[in-house]
Amino acid sequence: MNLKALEKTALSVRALSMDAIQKANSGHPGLPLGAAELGAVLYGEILRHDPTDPSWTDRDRFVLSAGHGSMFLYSLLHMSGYKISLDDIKNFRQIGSPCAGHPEYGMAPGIETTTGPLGQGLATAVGMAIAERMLAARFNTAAHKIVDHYTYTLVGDGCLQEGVSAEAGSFAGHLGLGKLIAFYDSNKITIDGSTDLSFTEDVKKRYEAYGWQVLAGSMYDMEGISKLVAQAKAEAKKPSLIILTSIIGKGAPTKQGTAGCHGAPLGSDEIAAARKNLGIEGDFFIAPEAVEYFKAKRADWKKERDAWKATFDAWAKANPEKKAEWDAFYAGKAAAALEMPKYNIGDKLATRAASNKALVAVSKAWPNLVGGSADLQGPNAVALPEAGVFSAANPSGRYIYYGIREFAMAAISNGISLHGGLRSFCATFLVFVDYLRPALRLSALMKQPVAYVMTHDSIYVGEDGPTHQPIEHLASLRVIPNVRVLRPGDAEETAVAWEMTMARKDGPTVLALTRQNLPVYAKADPDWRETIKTGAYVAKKPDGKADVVVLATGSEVSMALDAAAKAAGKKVQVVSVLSRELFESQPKAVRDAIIPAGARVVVCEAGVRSGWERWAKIEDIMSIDRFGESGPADKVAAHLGFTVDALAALIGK
Ligand SMILES: Cc1ncc(C[n+]2csc(CCOP(=O)(O)OP(=O)(O)O)c2C)c(N)n1
Ligand SMILES: [Mg+2]
Repeated sequence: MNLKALEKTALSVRALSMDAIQKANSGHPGLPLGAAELGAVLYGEILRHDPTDPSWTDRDRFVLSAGHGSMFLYSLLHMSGYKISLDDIKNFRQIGSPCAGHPEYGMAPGIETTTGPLGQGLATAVGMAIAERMLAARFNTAAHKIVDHYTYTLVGDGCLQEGVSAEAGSFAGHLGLGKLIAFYDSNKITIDGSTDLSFTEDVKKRYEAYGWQVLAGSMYDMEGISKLVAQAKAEAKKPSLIILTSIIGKGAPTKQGTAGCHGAPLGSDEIAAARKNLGIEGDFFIAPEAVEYFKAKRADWKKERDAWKATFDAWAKANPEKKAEWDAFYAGKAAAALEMPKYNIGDKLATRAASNKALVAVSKAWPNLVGGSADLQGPNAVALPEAGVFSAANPSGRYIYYGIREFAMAAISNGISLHGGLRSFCATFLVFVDYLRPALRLSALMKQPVAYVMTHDSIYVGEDGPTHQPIEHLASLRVIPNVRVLRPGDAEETAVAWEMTMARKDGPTVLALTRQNLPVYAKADPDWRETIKTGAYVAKKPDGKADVVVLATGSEVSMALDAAAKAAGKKVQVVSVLSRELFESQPKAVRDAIIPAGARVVVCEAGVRSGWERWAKIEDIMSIDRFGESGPADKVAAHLGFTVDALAALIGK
């Protein structure tokens, strides 16, 4: 280990971070200064990566869970040769700069993901480690190992205080993810001050109880860190947490060790004093020894990647079928023809049951689809009987028993998706989307095509009562940018909804599905399978020009069809709105073809009114703007005025 060069690398991380944050007049120097030595060994010694090919499939992954410390990443990525220029760093936190405040996925090469929202990075890293293990099991052969990398993450006090780290830590321990290595920047400082204010638990015991190997050392002993990582790698059956005792803002003469350097520029006086103490010469200083070191390193990295490529080519030659599957996995394409179930008009089944049939079909066409439910496999109807169960003993299984950990489940799904090669789905009751919402938001922000299978989608849940009856949830999901909510009205629409989910590449889809049975209905639009992809289509057309157009979603479509039949004297058109936001994004001509100008619009959805006002007058919206009731589903619906007769009366007004 070239300690001298690595020390100079750490020094340069400090210099670049102080200056970029000062120039931006915004940012968090505490972490990059406090953890600079870890950064130097990590990027200089430990990581198996190649900055000239950031998408090399078998690179090690590093997730900065404590995303506020972003200058840590940018300075190291710059020095190791990723395409982040010094000018980019000088533009830290400015609009359009790849060096965003909290590194968002897709903006800069070399960033696997980082989570500004504390704790999620750890869970996302768990997802990446799961993906590595799954792909290794699927593709490696006795002769060739083409998937064999580690997932590292850096977490802070904040990440470990957040509940999601408990869910994810517990699950990673259960699965025995031996190739997951987390570093804990244990500086005992958060924004409010000392962790003595609120965090005195024994983290070591906690993670040991989860089934992790827990090691400890100093942040400033680079050889020690390297040995600890070797120890972590030697433990193949447990994830490892390496607790590194550190000083926040190390190197800032008066501010180090205090909350004052967590999230504010150090100020020019402090920087001047730090430069003098540390031997930093000038602005945006990068030590020549560090530059030389990484220059030399590039050849080593290339050698490693070339060696991998040779193995990969030999593997591809020896295993053409596996190679074809690999290509499909990484191209995000189906590997076989999709054969969706067929239905007859009048068949009665819940859309969750139809979703299961579709999911099973999809999983055959897409052998890279993996996922599971948070302890609701049966109720969510997501069993994949032929896909096997993923576990420590069976890494090629595709169904994941997440346990009751919705938030980690969704963050892990992001990690699986971000890893590359796999598509992920997760499932729970729609009402519990609130338990995973922060990860869904990141799926949307990071443009990850995770499928969220959310069943029991309305008051028709019935007896479980208001705690289990979603009311505001559809509306609250539709308002998240880049989240696509699909609420199919029958089994046939559900199959198309799954096709749309798999076709989407740039963001998550939420499938809102019923618990209760619904009839498969005849559809007026002969091209409905295509039209529905615009978000809505005409399910029933009247003779002649429509007086009233009913917009309904999910279970309310069949209700609207029944009501239309009863609404005497009106020419009623019924529209199934599979996805309101998708429909709203269509050109006017497409919308007008479905909702003809001049017709009165009536809306029916078993959820809050919010958002439908743009389509109908308030008095023409049949919605539920209160919490539900505990009782049999049809009685609850009647109690809330949700009946075919009530809708027919509204249409007839
Ligand atoms: C979910 C979430 N809650 C709150 C914050 C705001 N926040 C950013 S950093 C931070 C303190 C983090 O402390 P620690 O992880 O110890 O980082 P350090 O101060 O040591 O760099 C907080 C509360 C956040 N980013 N995410
Ligand atoms: Mg801290």
